Amino acid sequence: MHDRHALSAIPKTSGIGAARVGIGGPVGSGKTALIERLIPVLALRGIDLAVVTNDLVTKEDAERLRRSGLIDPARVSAVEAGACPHTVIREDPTLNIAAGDGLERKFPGVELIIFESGGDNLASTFSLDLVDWWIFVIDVAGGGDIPRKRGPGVLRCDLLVINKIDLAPFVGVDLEAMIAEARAVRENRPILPTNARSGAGVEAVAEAMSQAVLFR
Ligand SMILES: Nc1nc2c(ncn2[C@@H]2O[C@H](COP(=O)(O)OP(=O)(O)OP(=O)(O)O)[C@@H](O)[C@H]2O)c(=O)[nH]1
Ligand SMILES: [Mg+2]
Repeated sequence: MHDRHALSAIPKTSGIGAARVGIGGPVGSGKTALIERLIPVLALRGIDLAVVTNDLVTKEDAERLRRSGLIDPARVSAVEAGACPHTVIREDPTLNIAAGDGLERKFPGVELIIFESGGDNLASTFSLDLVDWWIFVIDVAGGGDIPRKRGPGVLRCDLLVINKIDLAPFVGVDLEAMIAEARAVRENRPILPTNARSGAGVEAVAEAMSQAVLFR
Protein backbone atom coordinates (compact mmCIF):
# COMPACT_ATOMS: atom_id res chain seq x y z
CA MET A 1 0.00 0.00 0.00
CA HIS A 2 1.51 3.30 -0.99
CA ASP A 3 1.72 6.20 1.42
CA ARG A 4 -0.96 8.71 0.43
CA HIS A 5 0.19 11.08 3.11
CA ALA A 6 3.68 11.32 1.66
CA LEU A 7 2.23 11.90 -1.82
CA SER A 8 0.01 14.67 -0.51
CA ALA A 9 3.06 16.69 0.42
CA ILE A 10 4.00 16.87 -3.26
CA PRO A 11 2.49 19.95 -4.96
CA LYS A 12 -0.33 19.20 -7.41
CA THR A 13 1.65 20.69 -10.28
CA SER A 14 3.91 17.63 -10.19
CA GLY A 15 1.02 15.66 -11.72
CA ILE A 16 1.32 12.87 -9.15
CA GLY A 17 -2.11 11.74 -8.04
CA ALA A 18 -5.21 13.58 -6.94
CA ALA A 19 -5.73 15.02 -3.48
CA ARG A 20 -8.03 12.71 -1.49
CA VAL A 21 -10.62 14.01 0.96
CA GLY A 22 -12.82 11.86 3.23
CA ILE A 23 -16.35 12.70 4.36
CA GLY A 24 -17.61 10.61 7.29
CA GLY A 25 -20.31 10.87 9.91
CA PRO A 26 -23.43 9.23 11.31
CA VAL A 27 -26.18 7.72 9.14
CA GLY A 28 -28.28 10.42 7.51
CA SER A 29 -26.25 13.40 8.77
CA GLY A 30 -26.14 14.80 5.22
CA LYS A 31 -22.86 13.52 3.71
CA THR A 32 -24.31 12.90 0.24
CA ALA A 33 -26.36 16.11 0.37
CA LEU A 34 -23.17 18.03 1.19
CA ILE A 35 -21.35 16.40 -1.74
CA GLU A 36 -24.27 17.28 -4.06
CA ARG A 37 -23.88 20.89 -2.98
CA LEU A 38 -20.07 20.84 -3.15
CA ILE A 39 -19.87 19.49 -6.72
CA PRO A 40 -21.07 22.68 -8.50
CA VAL A 41 -19.15 24.95 -6.11
CA LEU A 42 -15.90 23.03 -6.74
CA ALA A 43 -16.62 22.96 -10.49
CA LEU A 44 -16.97 26.77 -10.51
CA ARG A 45 -13.54 26.92 -8.89
CA GLY A 46 -12.20 24.93 -11.85
CA ILE A 47 -11.39 21.86 -9.75
CA ASP A 48 -11.33 18.56 -11.65
CA LEU A 49 -13.33 16.23 -9.37
CA ALA A 50 -14.31 12.59 -8.87
CA VAL A 51 -16.20 10.83 -6.08
CA VAL A 52 -16.03 7.41 -4.40
CA THR A 53 -19.07 6.38 -2.34
CA ASN A 54 -19.31 3.63 0.27
CA ASP A 55 -22.50 1.81 1.15
CA LEU A 56 -22.99 -1.35 3.17
CA VAL A 57 -24.42 -3.68 0.52
CA THR A 58 -25.75 -1.37 -2.21
CA LYS A 59 -24.57 1.35 -4.57
CA GLU A 60 -27.40 3.66 -3.49
CA ASP A 61 -25.37 6.86 -2.96
CA ALA A 62 -23.32 6.34 -6.14
CA GLU A 63 -26.52 5.86 -8.16
CA ARG A 64 -27.99 8.99 -6.57
CA LEU A 65 -24.95 11.08 -7.55
CA ARG A 66 -24.82 9.54 -11.06
CA ARG A 67 -28.50 10.39 -11.62
CA SER A 68 -28.11 13.90 -10.16
CA GLY A 69 -26.89 15.42 -13.42
CA LEU A 70 -24.27 17.29 -11.38
CA ILE A 71 -21.28 15.20 -12.43
CA ASP A 72 -20.26 12.85 -15.26
CA PRO A 73 -21.59 9.47 -13.99
CA ALA A 74 -18.28 7.82 -14.95
CA ARG A 75 -16.58 10.00 -12.34
CA VAL A 76 -18.51 8.30 -9.52
CA SER A 77 -17.19 4.99 -8.24
CA ALA A 78 -18.93 2.78 -5.68
CA VAL A 79 -17.40 0.60 -2.96
CA GLU A 80 -19.68 -1.90 -1.25
CA ALA A 81 -18.20 -2.18 2.22
CA GLY A 82 -20.07 -5.37 3.15
CA ALA A 83 -19.01 -4.75 6.76
CA CYS A 84 -18.84 -1.95 9.31
CA PRO A 85 -18.26 1.21 7.24
CA HIS A 86 -15.14 2.19 9.18
CA THR A 87 -13.41 -1.10 8.30
CA VAL A 88 -12.92 0.00 4.68
CA ILE A 89 -11.90 3.58 5.46
CA ARG A 90 -9.63 2.82 8.40
CA GLU A 91 -8.50 -0.77 9.09
CA ASP A 92 -8.18 -1.92 5.48
CA PRO A 93 -8.83 0.85 2.95
CA THR A 94 -7.53 -1.27 0.01
CA LEU A 95 -10.87 -1.23 -1.84
CA ASN A 96 -11.17 2.53 -1.55
CA ILE A 97 -7.56 3.15 -2.56
CA ALA A 98 -8.13 0.92 -5.62
CA ALA A 99 -11.33 2.84 -6.48
CA GLY A 100 -9.42 6.14 -6.27
CA ASP A 101 -6.56 4.76 -8.36
CA GLY A 102 -9.09 3.56 -10.96
CA LEU A 103 -10.57 7.06 -11.24
CA GLU A 104 -7.10 8.56 -11.62
CA ARG A 105 -6.32 6.14 -14.46
CA LYS A 106 -9.62 6.92 -16.19
CA PHE A 107 -9.33 10.68 -15.67
CA PRO A 108 -5.62 11.58 -15.61
CA GLY A 109 -6.38 15.26 -14.94
CA VAL A 110 -8.41 14.59 -11.79
CA GLU A 111 -7.25 16.87 -8.97
CA LEU A 112 -9.57 15.98 -6.11
CA ILE A 113 -11.29 12.74 -5.13
CA ILE A 114 -13.94 12.84 -2.41
CA PHE A 115 -14.57 9.60 -0.50
CA GLU A 116 -17.97 9.37 1.22
CA SER A 117 -17.92 6.84 4.04
CA GLY A 118 -20.98 4.76 4.74
CA GLY A 119 -22.98 6.19 7.65
CA ASP A 120 -21.33 5.09 10.88
CA ASN A 121 -21.07 5.98 14.57
CA LEU A 122 -19.18 8.73 16.37
CA ALA A 123 -16.02 6.60 16.60
CA SER A 124 -15.53 6.57 12.84
CA THR A 125 -12.19 7.95 11.56
CA PHE A 126 -10.30 7.79 8.23
CA SER A 127 -6.90 6.20 7.68
CA LEU A 128 -4.31 8.68 6.43
CA ASP A 129 -3.22 5.93 4.01
CA LEU A 130 -6.50 6.69 2.21
CA VAL A 131 -7.10 10.43 2.57
CA ASP A 132 -5.03 13.58 3.00
CA TRP A 133 -7.71 15.43 4.94
CA TRP A 134 -11.17 14.54 6.20
CA ILE A 135 -14.48 16.05 7.22
CA PHE A 136 -16.85 14.65 9.84
CA VAL A 137 -20.51 15.62 9.32
CA ILE A 138 -22.87 15.65 12.29
CA ASP A 139 -26.30 17.22 12.26
CA VAL A 140 -28.36 19.34 14.57
CA ALA A 141 -31.27 16.90 14.50
CA GLY A 142 -28.97 14.20 15.91
CA GLY A 143 -28.91 16.19 19.16
CA GLY A 144 -27.16 19.24 20.54
CA ASP A 145 -25.17 17.04 22.92
CA ILE A 146 -23.26 15.18 20.16
CA PRO A 147 -20.09 17.36 20.43
CA ARG A 148 -20.10 16.89 24.22
CA LYS A 149 -19.93 13.13 23.74
CA ARG A 150 -16.42 13.62 22.31
CA GLY A 151 -16.48 10.84 19.72
CA PRO A 152 -13.17 10.32 17.89
CA GLY A 153 -14.79 11.47 14.62
CA VAL A 154 -15.78 14.80 16.19
CA LEU A 155 -12.43 15.25 17.91
CA ARG A 156 -9.98 14.13 15.23
CA CYS A 157 -11.42 15.29 11.91
CA ASP A 158 -9.70 18.14 10.09
CA LEU A 159 -13.04 19.93 9.69
CA LEU A 160 -16.23 19.34 11.68
CA VAL A 161 -19.38 20.21 9.74
CA ILE A 162 -22.54 20.79 11.77
CA ASN A 163 -25.29 20.29 9.19
CA LYS A 164 -29.08 20.83 9.18
CA ILE A 165 -28.80 24.13 11.00
CA ASP A 166 -32.25 24.95 9.61
CA LEU A 167 -33.74 22.27 11.87
CA ALA A 168 -32.47 23.72 15.18
CA PRO A 169 -35.77 25.45 16.13
CA PHE A 170 -37.78 22.33 15.33
CA VAL A 171 -35.73 19.93 17.43
CA GLY A 172 -35.13 22.21 20.41
CA VAL A 173 -31.39 22.60 19.86
CA ASP A 174 -29.50 25.75 20.84
CA LEU A 175 -27.21 26.00 17.80
CA GLU A 176 -24.89 28.60 19.34
CA ALA A 177 -24.34 26.38 22.41
CA MET A 178 -23.77 23.33 20.21
CA ILE A 179 -21.12 25.18 18.18
CA ALA A 180 -19.49 26.53 21.35
CA GLU A 181 -19.25 23.03 22.85
CA ALA A 182 -17.85 21.66 19.61
CA ARG A 183 -15.26 24.45 19.63
CA ALA A 184 -14.30 23.60 23.23
CA VAL A 185 -13.85 19.84 22.66
CA ARG A 186 -11.95 20.50 19.42
CA GLU A 187 -9.75 23.10 21.03
CA ASN A 188 -10.64 25.66 18.38
CA ARG A 189 -9.88 23.46 15.36
CA PRO A 190 -12.20 24.25 12.39
CA ILE A 191 -15.98 23.87 12.58
CA LEU A 192 -18.46 25.04 9.93
CA PRO A 193 -22.26 25.15 10.19
CA THR A 194 -24.18 24.20 7.01
CA ASN A 195 -27.61 23.70 5.55
CA ALA A 196 -26.97 21.21 2.77
CA ARG A 197 -30.51 21.69 1.47
CA SER A 198 -30.24 25.43 0.87
CA GLY A 199 -26.47 25.40 0.32
CA ALA A 200 -25.78 27.82 3.19
CA GLY A 201 -22.21 27.41 4.44
CA VAL A 202 -21.15 25.12 1.59
CA GLU A 203 -18.93 27.76 -0.05
CA ALA A 204 -16.92 27.95 3.20
CA VAL A 205 -16.51 24.15 3.22
CA ALA A 206 -15.25 24.23 -0.38
CA GLU A 207 -12.85 27.03 0.53
CA ALA A 208 -11.45 25.12 3.53
CA MET A 209 -11.05 21.94 1.48
CA SER A 210 -9.43 23.69 -1.46
CA GLN A 211 -6.95 25.55 0.75
CA ALA A 212 -6.06 22.46 2.76
CA VAL A 213 -5.40 20.01 -0.05
CA LEU A 214 -4.99 22.01 -3.27
CA PHE A 215 -3.22 25.00 -1.73
CA ARG A 216 -5.49 27.40 -3.64
N1 LIG B 1 -33.51 20.02 6.71
C1 LIG B 1 -32.36 19.54 6.25
N2 LIG B 1 -32.30 18.30 5.76
C2 LIG B 1 -31.13 17.84 5.29
C3 LIG B 1 -29.94 18.62 5.32
N3 LIG B 1 -28.92 17.89 4.80
C4 LIG B 1 -29.46 16.71 4.45
N4 LIG B 1 -30.79 16.67 4.74
C5 LIG B 1 -31.72 15.53 4.54
O1 LIG B 1 -31.30 14.49 5.40
C6 LIG B 1 -31.51 13.22 4.79
C7 LIG B 1 -30.23 12.42 4.78
O2 LIG B 1 -29.30 13.08 3.92
P1 LIG B 1 -28.15 12.28 3.16
O3 LIG B 1 -27.36 13.28 2.41
O4 LIG B 1 -28.71 11.13 2.42
O5 LIG B 1 -27.33 11.75 4.41
P2 LIG B 1 -26.05 10.79 4.41
O6 LIG B 1 -25.19 11.22 5.55
O7 LIG B 1 -25.42 10.75 3.08
O8 LIG B 1 -26.71 9.38 4.74
P3 LIG B 1 -26.01 7.90 4.66
O9 LIG B 1 -25.11 7.90 3.46
O10 LIG B 1 -27.17 6.97 4.50
O11 LIG B 1 -25.29 7.73 5.95
C8 LIG B 1 -32.08 13.51 3.42
O12 LIG B 1 -33.48 13.38 3.47
C9 LIG B 1 -31.65 14.94 3.17
O13 LIG B 1 -32.53 15.64 2.30
C10 LIG B 1 -30.02 19.94 5.87
O14 LIG B 1 -29.04 20.69 5.97
N5 LIG B 1 -31.25 20.34 6.33
MG1 LIG C 1 -24.91 9.15 1.88
